[in-house]
Amino acid sequence: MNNNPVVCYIGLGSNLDHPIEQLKQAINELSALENSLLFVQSSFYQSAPMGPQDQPDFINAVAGLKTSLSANDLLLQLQGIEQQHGRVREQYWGPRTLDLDLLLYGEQVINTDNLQVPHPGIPERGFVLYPLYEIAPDLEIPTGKSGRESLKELVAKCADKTTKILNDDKVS
Ligand code: ROI
Repeated sequence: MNNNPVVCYIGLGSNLDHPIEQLKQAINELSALENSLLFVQSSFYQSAPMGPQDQPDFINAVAGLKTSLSANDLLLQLQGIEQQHGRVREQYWGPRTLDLDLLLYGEQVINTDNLQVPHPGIPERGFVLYPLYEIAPDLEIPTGKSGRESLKELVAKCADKTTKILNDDKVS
């Protein structure tokens, strides 16, 4: 546990078993996490699958959490939520009921066997960049060696044209 809460961002994705409901439920579960406060959530986005194309489109979102949990404890909590959603790790880059990725943990750069933060997929994933930009447009992403990249520039460079914001009437 840290004494000072750390601002983190978590990417949510689902393309199985009523994805919108999966994400809504996951956001409820994130808001109930111990020693943590969910302070912002993005809209929901629909995106073509990255990876094998013979799977349904994904629904994606990003949530912001202030947490006193260590990065590793937070990761364990996220994996617990994924498992409650019947997540089984089967096909590599295949369909899934719920994916929760720890995208950013404050300014920290973490490279351990089970956790890489910032999430290495951020720069090329429109389904992460667009919702993150919606809720934190001024964010700077640490790149290690005290470098940073602005989220705004990453969004401007992103080639993904498939990620679309969902209107509220589709979500509610
Ligand atoms: N593709 C999209 N569009 N959204 C995701 O959340 C997502 N998650 C994944 C893979 C299978 C890589 N593709 C994805 O894990």
